[in-house]
Amino acid sequence: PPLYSPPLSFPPPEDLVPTVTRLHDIYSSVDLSHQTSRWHALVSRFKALYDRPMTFVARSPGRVNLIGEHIDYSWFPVLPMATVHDVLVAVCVLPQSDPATDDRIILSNVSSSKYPTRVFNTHDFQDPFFDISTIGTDVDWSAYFLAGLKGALMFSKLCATETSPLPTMRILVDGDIPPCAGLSASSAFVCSSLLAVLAATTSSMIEKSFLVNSSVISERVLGVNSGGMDQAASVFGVRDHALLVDFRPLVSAKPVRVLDTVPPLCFVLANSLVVAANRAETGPDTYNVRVVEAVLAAEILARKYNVGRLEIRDGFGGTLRGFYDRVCEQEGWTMGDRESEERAVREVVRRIQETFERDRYSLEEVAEKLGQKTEDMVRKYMTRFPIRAKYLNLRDRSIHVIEESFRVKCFSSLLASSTHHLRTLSGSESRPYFDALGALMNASQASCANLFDCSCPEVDELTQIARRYGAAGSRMTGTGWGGCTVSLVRADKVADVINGLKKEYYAVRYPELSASQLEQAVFAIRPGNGTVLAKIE
Ligand code: NG1
Ligand code: MG
Repeated sequence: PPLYSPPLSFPPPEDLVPTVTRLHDIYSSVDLSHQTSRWHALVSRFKALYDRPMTFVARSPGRVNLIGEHIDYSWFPVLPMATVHDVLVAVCVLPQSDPATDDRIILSNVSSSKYPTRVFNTHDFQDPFFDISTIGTDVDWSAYFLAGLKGALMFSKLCATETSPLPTMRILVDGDIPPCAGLSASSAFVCSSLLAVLAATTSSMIEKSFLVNSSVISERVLGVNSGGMDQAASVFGVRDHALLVDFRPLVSAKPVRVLDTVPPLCFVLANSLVVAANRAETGPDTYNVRVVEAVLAAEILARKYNVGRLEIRDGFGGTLRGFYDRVCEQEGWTMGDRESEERAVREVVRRIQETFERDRYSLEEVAEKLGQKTEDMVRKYMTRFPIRAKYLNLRDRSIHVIEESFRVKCFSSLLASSTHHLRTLSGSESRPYFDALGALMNASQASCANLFDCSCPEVDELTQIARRYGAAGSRMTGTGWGGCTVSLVRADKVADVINGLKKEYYAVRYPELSASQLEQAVFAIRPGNGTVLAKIE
């Protein structure tokens, strides 16, 4: 029987993680020759390294978020797409009868100088709730694998799935997602590791939403109180489609086709090469502070407007989505059309402004609004993921979340309708669609920069250059404070935009980049397929 997480009943077959045998089923045809040689290299490296063939590969892609930034942990829908770039976890399981069986898991990486081999003993994982920090002294690249492994063991146990004990395994990892760029290499690695361990320990089919939910929770053991966008995009990815990912009532993704417009609608990615963690002004808890600001804003608003207790997200706190939905219920507003949504957004923003007159409150002031003692609030919301901030901005963060969620609705419905209409329109007639989509992306960027304060000068500059060279819209994607931008560009303008970015950003700030480094930093992307379990002959 398929694995399923408790609230789910029997899933239709298309909700299962697919098993594939042909590369064509994974990659868009444009990338097939590159991917074929990459897979061939992986197969022979594996054989050379371990003196035996790999038996399967768990494959998960990265993701680019088109719109809907920092709202997934408030449970609002987001619109990412999976990338063609991915993490491959190639595995050989040694049966108990094999003389080479030694109860070890050997984890190697194709980039072995950057990511050195680690060896674990399966006995270290007898308790599925093991503490990752006690397994290795250093937290290095293998922590993501361990997070996935822990998730697989933990959730199999919680869901009472029939699994065999962790076997002796030989593993070789090959990832081609640029790291630390906001493309979620981390989630791709956790998802593929989790899937690899499940595939090694159970013969059951694996449900996509089970993989998403367990990967989200697994990745949190690495210290980020994240939402579920990255894992959902990676697992649910569909070639040539963006994904409208929703988290309520269950995690789901509705594919929206993006590539059959005339002229085709393209996305250009540009990496600012600024790594958030390396910036002095953004500490390790910056992301977690935003999550706490969103939760506390929701709890305070719910209390002030008497909407009743909010549903708790993952044992943490209420969400702004919960508050928004309750207000609509209370007012008797039936939603679904643009006018009603717009009215609801305006009313909720008005209440936010009424509740939070200033952009900065001390912890004591926030606790008072919440009706709790400061130490109780700190214990409840700021210790599991420790927060150092002494002041919080509940007003601007929550206005961003509410307005951004409305932009996601507008963007996805425009995209869905434009892919029908644009095929019949001439190039110039399609312009308003591009402009409308672009304007939403630009508004998202402005809000990320001004209200959510998660952009940075380099990222702002990339978006300005892209627009100057013809992008209809441009914005940061991912956590921010560095990382990548994504720009919406008509196919006939892609070369202009890429050249403009090279000339005005990279040649000025990073003149030392080699040609191949430049190709890795700025390129056109297409949406790719999601997670698969591959057995390629
Ligand atoms: P990235 O950029 O992959 O770290 C993070 C969160 C997402 C989402 C975005 C902001 C993790 C694993 N992912 O993405 O859930 O909140 O920021 O929209 O922390
Ligand atoms: Mg990440």
